[in-house]
Amino acid sequence: MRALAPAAIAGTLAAAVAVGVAELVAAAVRPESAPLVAVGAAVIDATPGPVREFAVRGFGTADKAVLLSGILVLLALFAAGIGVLAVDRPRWGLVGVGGFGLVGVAAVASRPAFRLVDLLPSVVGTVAGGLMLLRLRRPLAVAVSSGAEPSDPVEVTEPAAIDRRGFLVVGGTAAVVAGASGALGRIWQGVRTVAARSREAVRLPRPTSPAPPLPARADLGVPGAGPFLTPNASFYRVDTALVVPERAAERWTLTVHGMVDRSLTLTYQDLLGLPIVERVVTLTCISNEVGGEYLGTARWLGPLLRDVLAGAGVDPAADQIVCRSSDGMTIGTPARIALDGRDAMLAIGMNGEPLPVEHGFPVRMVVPGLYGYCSACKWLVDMELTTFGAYDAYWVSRGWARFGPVLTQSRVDTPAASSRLAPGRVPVAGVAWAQHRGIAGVEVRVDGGPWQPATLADQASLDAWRQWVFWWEASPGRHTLAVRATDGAGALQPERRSAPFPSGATGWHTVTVTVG
Ligand SMILES: Nc1nc2c(c(=O)[nH]1)N[C@H]1C(S)=C(S)[C@@H](COP(=O)(O)O)O[C@H]1N2
Ligand SMILES: [Mo]
Repeated sequence: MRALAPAAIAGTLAAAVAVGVAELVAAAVRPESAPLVAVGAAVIDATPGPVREFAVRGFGTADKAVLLSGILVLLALFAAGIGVLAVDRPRWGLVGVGGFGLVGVAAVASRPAFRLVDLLPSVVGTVAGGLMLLRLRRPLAVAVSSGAEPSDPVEVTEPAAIDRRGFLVVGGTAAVVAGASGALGRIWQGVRTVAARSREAVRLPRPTSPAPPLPARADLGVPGAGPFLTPNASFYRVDTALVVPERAAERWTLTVHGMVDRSLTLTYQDLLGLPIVERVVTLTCISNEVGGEYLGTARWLGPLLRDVLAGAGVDPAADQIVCRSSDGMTIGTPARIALDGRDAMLAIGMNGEPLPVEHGFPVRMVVPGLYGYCSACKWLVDMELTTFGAYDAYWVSRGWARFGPVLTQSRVDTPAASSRLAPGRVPVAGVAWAQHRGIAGVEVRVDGGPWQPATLADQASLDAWRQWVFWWEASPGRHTLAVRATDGAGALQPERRSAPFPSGATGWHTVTVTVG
């Protein structure tokens, strides 16, 4: 019971040194080799689809930070236990530290892009943590043994004071080492970005087929509703990458293989040699809730998928294109849809800039009309022509639909839910989307009254969302506004509410506001 708190602190400090040193070594190796990140990535991969769905909803965009913090808290708790154990049984303490080292090693080794050097941060961190635990134990062990031998009065009084000071000095040093190495490692990992430097050097080609100019009234400009084109900085991001995969454009290659006449390996320069198109396409995540924020519209630039595949000669029996990213994600795209004449492309540009690193630099897929999880592979490096019968990609093996056409949806952007408005004429506005089918109509209903047609913005592209506005005479009281869309094929957005898992959310978006 004696010295429990200092022993627990010693264990936690030893773990902090291990994690901090590992972060520093990972900066020299590569960010993905940090054991903390690898454990987080392994947890993400092991999480079943519906649970992950819940997590994304619960944590919002902070899910990655929440995950890493959770792992750190668990680690601290276990490390405290190891610290207590180590006071009397140093060997078992070391076994505990070694156990943690093994968890890190196993997680790092389980990563799809694993290389042997990736083990270095886990190994060096474990050794540093073990040494720290032994060093921190020394002043504690003396204090404890002094407590255990009350027959010796000198031991009881004198060393206890010295030990407390000794513990504070060693413990303080450990805290500083852990904090400094961890912070330095994180900063260095951020500075050393191969991709960011490569991206700055990229000069985008002029499109051989530019996007048609946006109609003057594609953007209604209603205050409170977003812009028609989503700026790159505010474009939603959904992926499993705890650290952004880094690949320089100069070193990038794409291998096309599987059910093809001849395998190909293409460079970034090879892509630039193909006809380059520019298209306005809305990208949507299947995890998007009714009324959610996981979609955005950009001007994408790059060669068409069919031009890339033409050189390989695709076997007509191949019904699935499995794209792999440099961090091992697999995304299975239905070949029939991607090659039916729509503007499926390998994007290298986004809104006039080279593809941002978080959005897949140097190259990603964009297929209008399919949710991102089955089409929009970022950090693309490999493309295999196969069948749905032969292979389940990442999300499909976690229970999501084999492939998902984007469902017709609409969203009220203004007024905001639960807001308070002055009575009078108020614009109710938002977006509606049904990529590749287009939007034919949007209706608004106030308090369960009749559905009334909204005014539509000009359609910029069948593959992009469409803004709408409905001028509402707001009277004092609480009111509920609902919206629904009809797509270009004449299908009405269904009322029935369903969760995003496994095929995408359905239902009408409603907001309740108070007037007066
Ligand atoms: N390599 C990789 N590509 C990926 C993902 C991923 O986790 N890893 N997520 C997909 C999902 S689910 C979506 S919705 C889109 C999101 O693209 P964005 O982050 O550029 O908006 O990327 C897709 N491509
Ligand atoms: Mo997604």
